[in-house]
Amino acid sequence: MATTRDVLAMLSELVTLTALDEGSPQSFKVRAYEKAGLAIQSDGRDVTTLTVAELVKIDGVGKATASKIQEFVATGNVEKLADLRKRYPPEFVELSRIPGVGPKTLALMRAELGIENVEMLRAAIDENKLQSLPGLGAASEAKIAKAIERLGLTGKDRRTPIADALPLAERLVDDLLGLTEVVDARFCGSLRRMSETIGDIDITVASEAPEVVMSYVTSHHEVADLVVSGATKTSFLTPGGLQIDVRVVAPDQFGAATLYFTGSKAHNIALRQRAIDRNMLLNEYGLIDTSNEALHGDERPIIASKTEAEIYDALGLPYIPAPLREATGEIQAGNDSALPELIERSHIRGDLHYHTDRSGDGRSSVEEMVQAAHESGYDYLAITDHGVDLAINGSTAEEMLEHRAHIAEVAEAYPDMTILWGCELNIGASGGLDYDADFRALFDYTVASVHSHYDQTVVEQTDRLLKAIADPTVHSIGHLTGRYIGRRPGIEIDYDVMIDALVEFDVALEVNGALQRLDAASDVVRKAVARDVKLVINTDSHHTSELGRMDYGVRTAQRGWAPRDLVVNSWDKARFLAWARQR
Ligand code: DGT
Ligand code: CA
Ligand code: CA
Ligand code: ZN
Repeated sequence: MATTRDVLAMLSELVTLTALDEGSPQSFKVRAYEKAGLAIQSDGRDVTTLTVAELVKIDGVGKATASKIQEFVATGNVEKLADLRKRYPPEFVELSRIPGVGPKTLALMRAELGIENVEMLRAAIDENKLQSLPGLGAASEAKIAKAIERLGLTGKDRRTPIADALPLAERLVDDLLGLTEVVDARFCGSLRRMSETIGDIDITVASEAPEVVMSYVTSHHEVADLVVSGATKTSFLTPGGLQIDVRVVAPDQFGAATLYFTGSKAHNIALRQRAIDRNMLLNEYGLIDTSNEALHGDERPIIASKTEAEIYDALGLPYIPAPLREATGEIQAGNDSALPELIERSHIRGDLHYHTDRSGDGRSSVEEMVQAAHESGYDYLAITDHGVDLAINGSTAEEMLEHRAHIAEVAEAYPDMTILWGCELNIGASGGLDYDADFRALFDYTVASVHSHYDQTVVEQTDRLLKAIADPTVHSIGHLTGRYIGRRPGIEIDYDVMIDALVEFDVALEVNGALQRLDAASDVVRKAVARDVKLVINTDSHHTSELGRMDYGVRTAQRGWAPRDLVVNSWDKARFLAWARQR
């Protein structure tokens, strides 16, 4: 029952583990798996139905990879991968997330110092043992120590970045929905609320046949270790060491269960108190009428349990979307009919941070990217390939002008969609931008972003941004801090000062939907919303497979309480173009 997405996940795990095994992310085998993954994404077909002969016909898929895919589809496992997993357990693989610790260094630390996990690495650093290894010194030892702290890799509160958890949860939920015995399934918990890091994944399944669901889950290929194996609950660890709790409930209790397991805990407590105040009892099975004290237990009538909306309604509240459920005013606002008209995916009319293979890191052509945008139903689009200052990935002024002509040619086939010739400008160390101001002014639309110099002071970083915001050729600020969640902290900014500037110069703040980024973060979005800063939600796609990020961007914006009307790419074409042109 493996899907193409499962195959892609399998290949990506092979990439990680083979890089460790070969001591290099550039080895021939690693590149082969990587290339195969990209090729399968581009191909777009369901690869689980293809034979080895058909698989190798896909440009980029070699014989060895094809037979591994076939083995995976036929048996649910790959022997080579199982072997790698044994030799590189999750706690060891986790070490490769530390910036400055490449596969070679890891192999050395393991061979010379017997380091198998973060705790052992910490201990080695405490005894200054790391600096004795060839190629490492006191400075790199200190840098690694700092990175471990920053990533929160130690202790019980170890958390998984959303980018590692959400695609996995989506695959599992899809697999479960594929079972005929499953009426409904959804992931809940912090993941559904769009937290940036996740403690564990909570999946709730509606079914009358829990035994079928549980036996399916316990034999799923993502299971590395069973933690709990009960009649209606299974908890397991994935090969990456992430815990997944799957619970089965009766279909008519699905709403009460998803409400409970979505949390947050503080939101649940506030709802339960609201129920008590109204002579009701709220638990994971339903909202129960307790007004008749003569009735006990099961005799008491159930008011609502099937859907979350019915439960909120019975509590005198509008439906509260999951990203808002953090007990930060949403219940009071709901009670007062003061919740904003939140931005939704269906409101989005265009994508305004969008790359093609004109960028060194872009992987689909202008033709492919434009067609994908058109298939998404967009009314407008800004193609924003990198400006010249971004080494390797950027384009010269001449190349950009040719690109404009090319885009105009492609645009002829899409008369119902307005395609803007844009640019992702690079914000330099002290706020400088690409090209000269006259050339920059030619672009129909720009997004300016930080791609380097992450270590300056708050004052320097804020000044740098202010300079970009004040530039009359800048429409929006992209991926504000440049962070990679759980991997690289972003730049530190004085948000109040930055927000003042966004207001003054009427520049939009991007919510970047790439799961590694989700930048600006939801708490910054909420600050910006309080000042009516314009927002723009983008995918920053570099390939046609990445357009789905829009949904993640929207949910992050919702978590920041973003109202529809502040999001410029929810506006109709005329209104959006009027704003873009007036700058
Ligand atoms: P995480 O996993 O640490 O990222 O955060 P959550 O929010 O997913 O927390 P988790 O997995 O411990 O529990 C899932 C949900 O179950 C939580 O959001 C609310 C609900 N829940 C868990 N324990 C309690 C509790 O003691 N009281 C209440 N009211 N709800 C709870
Ligand atoms: Ca959880
Ligand atoms: Ca849990
Ligand atoms: Zn960028």
